Parts: sequence; structure tokens; C-alpha cells
Amino acid sequence: MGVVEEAMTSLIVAFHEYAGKEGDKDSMNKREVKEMLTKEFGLKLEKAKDQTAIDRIFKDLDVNSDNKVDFQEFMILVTGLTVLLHECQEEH
Ligand SMILES: [Ca+2]
Repeated sequence: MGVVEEAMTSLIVAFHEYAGKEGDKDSMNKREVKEMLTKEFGLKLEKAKDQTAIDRIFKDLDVNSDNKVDFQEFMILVTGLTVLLHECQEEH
């Protein structure tokens, strides 16, 4: 398997790890998104104002407004962050 294909597989596995916790196994609810942000990006999201931030992030991620984040919507986040990461690394 090539490196890119390996990375793609990892993303699919990671998505299902969070999406499969509760409810619909093919999408993430707000709690699952919160857990994903906490564990994957080391964010501390315990305060009351953090809930407002999560609400906003979730709304942004949920492009089709069905109150869940599916794999396609998750990938928009991953793509955006990966491009950002790449730019940061190029500056250094
Ligand atoms: Ca959605």
C-alpha cells in the first residue's frame, strides 16, 4: 500500500472510531465531534464557553444541516487543516 492510500485508510478508520460510539454509526453527533476534537487535536473543551465554540464548529462542519457530521463533512475539515498544516511547515 502506498503512503497516501495508507493515510486515507487511517482517516476512514479514525472517522468510524468516533462516529461509531453512539447513534448513527456513519456520522458523528455533537458529542462525538467534541471527543474527536479533544483527542485528535489535544483541545481542552470543558468550560461553558467551549460549548459555544463546539456548537459553532459543529454548525460549520454540518454543511447540509442534518445535525450530524458525515464522512464527507469530516473530510472537509481534514482537508482544510492539512492545507493549513502544510503552509505552516513551509514557513519553517
Ligand atoms: Ca451533515
